[in-house]
Amino acid sequence: MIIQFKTRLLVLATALSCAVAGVAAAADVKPRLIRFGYGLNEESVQGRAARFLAQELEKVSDGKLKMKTFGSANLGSDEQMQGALAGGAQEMMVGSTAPLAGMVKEFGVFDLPFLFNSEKEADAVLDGPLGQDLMKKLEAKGLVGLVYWENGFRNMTNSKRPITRAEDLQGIKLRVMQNQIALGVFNTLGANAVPMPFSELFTALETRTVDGQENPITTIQSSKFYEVQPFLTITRHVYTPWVVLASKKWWDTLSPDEQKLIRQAAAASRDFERKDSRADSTKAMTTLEQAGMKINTVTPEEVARMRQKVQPVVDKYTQELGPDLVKQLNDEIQKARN
Ligand code: TF8
Repeated sequence: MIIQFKTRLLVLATALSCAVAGVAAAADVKPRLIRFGYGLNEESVQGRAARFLAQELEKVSDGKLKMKTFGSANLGSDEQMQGALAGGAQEMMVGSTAPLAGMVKEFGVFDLPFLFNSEKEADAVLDGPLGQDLMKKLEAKGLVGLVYWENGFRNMTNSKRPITRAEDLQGIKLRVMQNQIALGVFNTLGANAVPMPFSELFTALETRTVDGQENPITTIQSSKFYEVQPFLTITRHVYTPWVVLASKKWWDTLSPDEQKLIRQAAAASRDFERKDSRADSTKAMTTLEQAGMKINTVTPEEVARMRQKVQPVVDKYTQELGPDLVKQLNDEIQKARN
């Protein structure tokens, strides 16, 4: 009697633990190797989140979906990787949305300056209807958008002088991302904007091919720009996201179960990355101060002047991107703000 009862309990317990062990065992999941490329180094926010994603994916798939991560643009610049994914030569990547605007112009909305006031507003728009609709547009170009990670609010560094007014940018050769709006914005502010892949940036700064660049604090720290850029100016002029992408050619060969596990791991990586990025930003600022960077913050009055200066660029691209889309964007920001 007792033995029978124990056996039944055991059977029940085994059944339960199988269910908990995850869908992977029962589901249609084959052993696969996924190459995941990114542009920053392994010590960056991007590097940590890539490792998290790889671990998470192994966990949820019971070790079947293995991800190999390649940092420091070892698989190519953001633009090159986008092409490799579209062609089916690489499975996954994370990169900025800015160079994606060359494929799906609507991604340019995130390059419009001085839009978001806080990370919370950015999260709401990216995870809301607008951000999700934009990702769907990628499919026609051979890409599948999974989640947005935080790159963050961008600030300027340079080797010439502190930027206290737009006029201080006169004559500064400033590297920008490969994106029309970024180019327009910085030329209008008075700089000589030079589009260039991130992978070439450190050397360009070191050899003074360019005088400055703009990126979030976390990147200025992890990429060690403080070694070659004495001046940091806090402008928070634009919030740019990163997007985790898959090759559609490859994605379509996966089973629905495999796709579900990848989406699940990607969602977990988004939550991890955003938290990590926000914590790291504060720490990175201290590191930059200790490294001896001369740091200034532009006044709210000067931000208002800069905003006014670039308004023609915003107007021009509002027409090009679609006034309805830009209105939807502003409406979603307002909603998040209230
Ligand atoms: C840039 C971006 C970079 C990313 C990264 C290389 O300045 O801010 O963070 O695109 O993937 O190019």
